[in-house]
Amino acid sequence: VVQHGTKPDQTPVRDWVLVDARNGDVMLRIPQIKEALNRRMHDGQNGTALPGPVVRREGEAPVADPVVNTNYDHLGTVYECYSELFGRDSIDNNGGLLISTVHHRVNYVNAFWDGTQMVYGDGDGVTATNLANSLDVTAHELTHAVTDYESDLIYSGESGGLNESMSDVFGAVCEWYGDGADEVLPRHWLIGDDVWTPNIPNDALRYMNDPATDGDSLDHYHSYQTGTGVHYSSGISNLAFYLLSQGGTHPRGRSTIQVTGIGIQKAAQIFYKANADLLVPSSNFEAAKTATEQAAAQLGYSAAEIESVSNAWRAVGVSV
Ligand code: ASN
Ligand code: ZN
Ligand code: CA
Repeated sequence: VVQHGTKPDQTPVRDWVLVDARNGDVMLRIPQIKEALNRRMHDGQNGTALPGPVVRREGEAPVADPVVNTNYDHLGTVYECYSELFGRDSIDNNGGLLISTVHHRVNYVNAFWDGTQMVYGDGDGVTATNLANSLDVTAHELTHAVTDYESDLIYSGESGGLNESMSDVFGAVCEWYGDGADEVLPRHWLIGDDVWTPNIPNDALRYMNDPATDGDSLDHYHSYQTGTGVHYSSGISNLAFYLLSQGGTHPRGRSTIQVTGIGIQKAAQIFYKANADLLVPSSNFEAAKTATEQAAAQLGYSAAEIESVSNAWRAVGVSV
């Protein structure tokens, strides 16, 4: 007899189990952890209470509200991105429930991870449309949960910039994955571009390929000061990740270092391993350079590829 197994309070994990028909004893179990996607959608009803009423659980049919369905689908794409690319099973690597509230507050132009769940505002229709509709914003917020379970980078100072940057990096990576993990497109380096200022084409919340485009984000470590906000210092490592992936030089000539790109797939493996296995809560940008160099070595990448990691950081002023 072959049947599906379950974990308590989680989605069926669809382990293949061989059961003795005479007494129900499990004789053999083959785990299939890839099927542990488990989502729970809530409607914030434009109030402040969290999480609000449940409107769709895992495996249930689409509901009338398209924002619920779109965010549900984006959560599935980001789950698959982490599973397929890194072998990770949800936020806790153990099939953890993905809780999401949409329609938080009125005209709210933000989204966040509150330590337990994701929360999305509807936007005000001018600065932003509904943030729950953006795949890279969804990947950004879900990655805050992954970071909390792994490196647990402290959300202030240099470690805070790295925490933010991990969220942007996997925002870009999972948007690229969601588009078929094929050609890297310019919009993959723009965060929130699909929901930001609907009346202004081609702008975005952040620009990983040229962070200073937003007027505030840093693109070189020499500009870092104590007190630089985490959403601005993140530009330093966002640009390092872009250069490692795509190659080239600093977009504003702030260094002359030439980086040979290794592609987004390998760059993502390196940053994931650093976040999962090597960074610690207090890690700074220099520690991130060392951690990503070590991650590349541990992944078996070539000396030339490890040199690209070093050069990507040197290009943004981080040189140990
Ligand atoms: N959208 C922001 C973020 O996820 C919210 C915040 O400032 N924490 O980074
Ligand atoms: Zn963030
Ligand atoms: Ca984008």
